[in-house]
Amino acid sequence: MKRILTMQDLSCVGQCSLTVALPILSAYGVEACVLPTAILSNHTMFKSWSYLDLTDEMPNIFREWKNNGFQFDAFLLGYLGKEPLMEIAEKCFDEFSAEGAKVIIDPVFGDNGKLYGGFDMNYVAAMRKLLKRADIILPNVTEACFLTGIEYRGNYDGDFVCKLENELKKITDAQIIITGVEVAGRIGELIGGSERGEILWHELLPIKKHGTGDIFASVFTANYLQGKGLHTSCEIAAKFVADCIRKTDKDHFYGVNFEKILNARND
Ligand code: PXL
Repeated sequence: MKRILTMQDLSCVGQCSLTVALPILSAYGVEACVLPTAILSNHTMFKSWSYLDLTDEMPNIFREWKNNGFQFDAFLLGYLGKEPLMEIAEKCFDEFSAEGAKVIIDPVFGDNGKLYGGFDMNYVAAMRKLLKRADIILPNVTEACFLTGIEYRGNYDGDFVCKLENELKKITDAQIIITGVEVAGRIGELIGGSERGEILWHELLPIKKHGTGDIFASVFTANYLQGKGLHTSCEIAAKFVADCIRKTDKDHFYGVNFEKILNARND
């Protein structure tokens, strides 16, 4: 059984980060260990939130992991929250990687052309550095724009997304997957290639919901770790997200009811 460490925040309410990663990874038969970066009362799309940064606890956790000899077959990083956690993440890869361990990083700092609350360009710069350590990166279009310095546009075409891919290649040798690509009424992921990336297209649903990127990353990672390959893992993750959106009431604004899909899936 693969043992994965997922490093992201614990938002007590909000169907994102650890509250989706844990159940999804477990349901797919991956042993899910966690490194919570912060505890929030709820995610930052609500009107207010509390925030307990856990950076200071990391040395204690690492000391005991070393004492106990823990190692991980893969790392899935999501919302880290504070810049110092980037260096801590690198330390974590150095100290606790099993042989051949994969590092999958979803940079999680923005969407719809904007940074999430609490982030600035210093955070983006630190993330740009951390991405050098990744085997696979999963930025959305907004994050890819901030990382590359290319100005975000609401309306873009396939060439724009390929330009993002090419610029990301200058930042990292990781396999690049740009999520949430929307062109001409379709949604998809760009899967980077040695020449030009390929976009996997799906039906674009008329509703947008929070937390879907975190769900995509978890389903993708679980399938990829089981040996499914990039394309198939993306297809399964995209279908999972679309099914979740379809099962969620339109007034449920802060997340999606992935719980209804987790048990009903047949992959
Ligand atoms: O879903 C991304 C995410 C994760 N964690 C926290 C967030 C967000 C998006 O807003 O606020 C705390």
